[in-house]
Amino acid sequence: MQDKERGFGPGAGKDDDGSEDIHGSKHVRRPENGHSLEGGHSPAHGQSQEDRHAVDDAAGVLSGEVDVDVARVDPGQADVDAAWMDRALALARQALGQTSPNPLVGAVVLDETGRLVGEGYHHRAGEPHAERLALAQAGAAAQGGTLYVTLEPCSHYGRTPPCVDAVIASGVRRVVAAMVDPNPLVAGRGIARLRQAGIDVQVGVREEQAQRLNEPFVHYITTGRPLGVWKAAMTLDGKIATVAGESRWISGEAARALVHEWRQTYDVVLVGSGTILRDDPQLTTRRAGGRPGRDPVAVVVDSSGRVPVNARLFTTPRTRPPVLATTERCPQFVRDAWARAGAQVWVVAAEPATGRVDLADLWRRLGEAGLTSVLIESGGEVAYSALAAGLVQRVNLFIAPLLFGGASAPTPLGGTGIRRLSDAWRLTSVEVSQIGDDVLITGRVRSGTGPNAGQKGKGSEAAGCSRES
Ligand code: AOF
Ligand code: ZN
Repeated sequence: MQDKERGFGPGAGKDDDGSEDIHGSKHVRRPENGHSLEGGHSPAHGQSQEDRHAVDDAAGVLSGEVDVDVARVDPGQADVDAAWMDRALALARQALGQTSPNPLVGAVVLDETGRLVGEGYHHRAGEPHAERLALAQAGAAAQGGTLYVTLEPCSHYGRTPPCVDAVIASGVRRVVAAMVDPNPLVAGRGIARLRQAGIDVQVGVREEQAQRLNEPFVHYITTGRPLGVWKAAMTLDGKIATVAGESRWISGEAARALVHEWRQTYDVVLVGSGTILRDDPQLTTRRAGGRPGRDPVAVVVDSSGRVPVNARLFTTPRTRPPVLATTERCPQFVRDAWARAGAQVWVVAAEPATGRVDLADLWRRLGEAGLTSVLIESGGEVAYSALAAGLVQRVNLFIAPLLFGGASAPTPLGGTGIRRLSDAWRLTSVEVSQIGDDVLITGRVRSGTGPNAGQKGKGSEAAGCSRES
């Protein structure tokens, strides 16, 4: 296990505060106010150093890579709780893109004096939950202590037994959870069980951050459908290509690198056949360094079978086969050729009005396959259909400092568009940031907005517009 001394604030690497953990790395700095929060594991609770290493390895604790500067918090329990929850959230993030369809979860255990004695995070579906790993690392030191966990401990038998049993058995006095588990199998039952056992339970510390971290999981586990995130890049004057069709590149290098990072965290990247024919994208993650890339599943919507088997979609090595989502209209010989080229061919419902792939039906299939998030990188027709079908929950739009002009130059969203301003989709929780020279605007699509707001649950019927597939 490697320890990098980085990211612990201005005092990182100095030995004036913070004790060393068993790997010799600086862990958490002692608050200036002298509060009892101490950094560093205490190896002295009945385990040999080798045992501790074994548990650490099992937990995969990347101690030196987690950034939390406890020294900066103000006195008071709320701030102390927030700082430890930040650490648990940072642990959870270590597995970004790896846990689907399960959530990202991190956990920290303090002993009764407030010393850090265990930490862990969920690595991937089917493997132990975060709180179990943290409690295993803490061992007997958890007695009378506190468990911080970014998601309510589970109360159900899934791939693993209920964590609440392990929490109760550990003897912790207090549990602080960032949010209630939206999984209908849990949904507050974990908290109730802990309270019944006499444990002091507090919920909602750093809730916003925890909800955001698990945005795909929350949507998927409550709807059975993947979260839809529409991403586009346009010029300052709202174009995605010149009048002659040139579009490479509109956004800058930094923005494109960020999109490659995103692809590692989404389960699916979706385009239409038009994008394949026009740009021949590889749709893989090509991120230099860092974690070994896990490609999203590339899903191409092609109702009639236009995508050729020599497209880079098929010829680029990828960790998971692409999916061609088509309709009965697609000739059998094309489906066979796609399958021979290594694709999964899904015949989904067609929209009655247009014969195009019914995206609502595709989303249902994706959900059934345990895919929790879709990054929509398509052209404007598929994007509009997805929005119109109510399948887009977040918009990520890059604006590049370029001007193209040209009345016929394409814009990010096609489709029929709306007539009345009151029918507009509106974003909420909007955030603006600068990525290189580009501006990134992200926000949630506010429910109850858009032209089909009054027809919730009617699927994509109102999406009857031409699309590029
Ligand atoms: C996780 N990791 O750290 C926590 C989870 O299929 P299972 O048994 O792994 O259970 C998955 C459910 O457990 C998940 O949907 C969530 O409700 C709950 N908590 N899951 O994968 C964890 N704490
Ligand atoms: Zn659990």
